[in-house]
Amino acid sequence: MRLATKLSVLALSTAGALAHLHEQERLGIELDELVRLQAEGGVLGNGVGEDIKKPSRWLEKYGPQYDQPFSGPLSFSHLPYHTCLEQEALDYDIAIIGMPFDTGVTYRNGARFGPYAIRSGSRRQRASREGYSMAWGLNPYESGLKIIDCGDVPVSPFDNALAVDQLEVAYNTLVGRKPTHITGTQPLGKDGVEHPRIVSLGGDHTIVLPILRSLYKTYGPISVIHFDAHLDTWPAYAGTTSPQSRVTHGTFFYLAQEEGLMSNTSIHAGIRCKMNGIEDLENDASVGFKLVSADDIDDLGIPEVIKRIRERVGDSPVYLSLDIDVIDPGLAPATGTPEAGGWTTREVKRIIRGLAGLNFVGADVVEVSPAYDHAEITGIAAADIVHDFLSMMMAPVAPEGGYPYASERQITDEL
Ligand SMILES: [Mn+2]
Repeated sequence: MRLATKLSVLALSTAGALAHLHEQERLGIELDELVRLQAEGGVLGNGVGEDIKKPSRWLEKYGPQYDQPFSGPLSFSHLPYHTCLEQEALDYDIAIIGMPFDTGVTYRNGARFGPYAIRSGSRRQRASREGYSMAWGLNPYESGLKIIDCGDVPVSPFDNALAVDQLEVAYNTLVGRKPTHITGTQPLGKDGVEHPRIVSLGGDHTIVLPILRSLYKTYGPISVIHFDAHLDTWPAYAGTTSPQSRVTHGTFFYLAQEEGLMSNTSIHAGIRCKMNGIEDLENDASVGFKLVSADDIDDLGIPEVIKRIRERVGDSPVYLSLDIDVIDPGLAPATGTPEAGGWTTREVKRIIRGLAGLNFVGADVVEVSPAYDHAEITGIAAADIVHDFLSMMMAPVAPEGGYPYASERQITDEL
């Protein structure tokens, strides 16, 4: 055996080299012989000893076939994947559902691949490992609520009216199930019972209209916290020629207000789009929104932004909708209508953290359109925000000061 090969075997890692020495000593053989035997059938590991020439079995030698961050079938954070819409006996506390609808956009389409991109961006989160967040001081996957990935709603890519109805029926189906545990929604619902909460992966922003229609049936009118570069409260676009063509990713809140689905206590965060004029803001107020602009974060600071959002929605049932274009396109380029000058991912995450303890009945991330992405940065950002949503739904109050235990760590260091 050539020396270089021997050295490369020993250099695999410190642990590997120690394992070699241990095995060599235990078996009383020279290194060359050890390497040869290893090549023939595996002599390292949990003491195969006299069985070294027999085929070894994975389970007895290495244990379960676990998924690594880069392996396994694609579900959000490697969570159990179920076709929930058809499995009527299935229960959960939080369901993650993909809504691959993107035929309501005004500019770039492609958000039908958003659920795929967000799941792909979530692969380094796992329920049992890499789920704990220092910022939240908890692991949402191990906090006592059952979270599953419910797959995607089969939506028509040919008929928007049909697709919007499919999305509403899917949401009714998921939110109508009895949750596995207590979710805290009982006082909020019209029927006085607990409901699971749904985290939707868009899809373009139009999906929020069928979601609000469904939530209205369960909770009555609700407040919306809307992270977005755009208002999405426009009555219609020029050239509209049919009732259906009013249903778009920029008009759905106007329609929701027409239908009485929202209370008059909603708020935008991160607004910076170009408008037709001041009349757009007057219309926006009539739809029931106040707003925090993109620039407000510099002038007010994050704590004041959080305070304004919390005060606006109060104790009402709240739905959180986050258009990924609220983040600057430099940090999240893969979206349908990018706007320069947005918030950073870190700023958005910190604001979300400040919203824990509100009466959330559901949330979404929309407008991720991965054909415009680079190195998956938008999908990774969206997946990280979903992790924050899960923590936000579980934490009873917003964590103080950003990092729980940070002061204790400092004291330990000084000792
Ligand atoms: Mn939007």
